[in-house]
Amino acid sequence: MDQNAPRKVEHQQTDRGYVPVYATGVVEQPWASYSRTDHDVWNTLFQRQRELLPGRACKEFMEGVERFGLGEGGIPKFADLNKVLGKTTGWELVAVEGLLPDEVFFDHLANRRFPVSWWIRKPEQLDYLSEPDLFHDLFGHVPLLLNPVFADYMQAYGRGGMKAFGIGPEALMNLTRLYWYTVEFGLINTDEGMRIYGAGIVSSKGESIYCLDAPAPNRIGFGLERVMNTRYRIDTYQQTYFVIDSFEQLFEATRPDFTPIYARLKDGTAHAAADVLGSDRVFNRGTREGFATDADT
Ligand code: HBI
Ligand code: FE
Repeated sequence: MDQNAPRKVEHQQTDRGYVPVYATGVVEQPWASYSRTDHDVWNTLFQRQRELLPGRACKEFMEGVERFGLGEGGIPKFADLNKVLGKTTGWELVAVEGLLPDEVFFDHLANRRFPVSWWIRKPEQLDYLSEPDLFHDLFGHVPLLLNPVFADYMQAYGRGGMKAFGIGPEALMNLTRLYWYTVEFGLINTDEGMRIYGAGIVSSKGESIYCLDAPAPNRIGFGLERVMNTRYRIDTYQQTYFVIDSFEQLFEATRPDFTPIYARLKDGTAHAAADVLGSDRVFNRGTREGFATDADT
């Protein structure tokens, strides 16, 4: 870790109880140590998405970007964003080193804390990087946390994750698929047409175009079990996008106890990412042009 490595802070007594630092991987955002290049990377990525997303991203996302005052003034300070976030939906950004163990990640969400990587990608990684960086986490995920219904969904998801973690790896897999096909790569029907809300899409120039315009992928109506039982790919654009009708629909989907669903799915085989089922509400049956043919994860 370079000499600018963020200091680890002891997250002792917080307003949500004792949170030992080893369990959270939470650090201070080393804002003063960001280089000119780091700020330029943020500005380049932001400017590209600001030009591309109007008419593509849902209005709730665009409103969130506006309300946070995100712009081309370089990497924002988490403390500034937390002032807006805290008084709106009670969420808090916490700076982390990167991907966290599932149960640590779920615990943050269950307590209305969203983990954001403190580092940003290098200029040569503008269009692809292997794990979520600051731009993906902050620009992709955070604006929608100002939407009360979506904010409640994210906390309900975290609580569900804590339960799934206790049940076992299959349950966790089902839940990870739910996150993948909604929070990361979800689409939503609106009066103006189909729009993006998934963080993995809005933070990606290529996929922001592909997910709505390309004939190749399927676009299918969201169903909780359908999504939990569908494999996904991490190495290409999605082969199927699931479409919700509202954030309320998403939140309602998390109301039931998932245990019987996990039990039903446990012994079956999951659908492939590209599958279209007879029971699906199909908005677009993809041409599969350019699809990878090896197995999905
Ligand atoms: N950790 N920091 C971080 N950010 C994530 O988005 C994240 C994670 N750990 C696990 C994880 N996501 C996925 O497994 C979710 O599906 C739970
Ligand atoms: Fe993400």
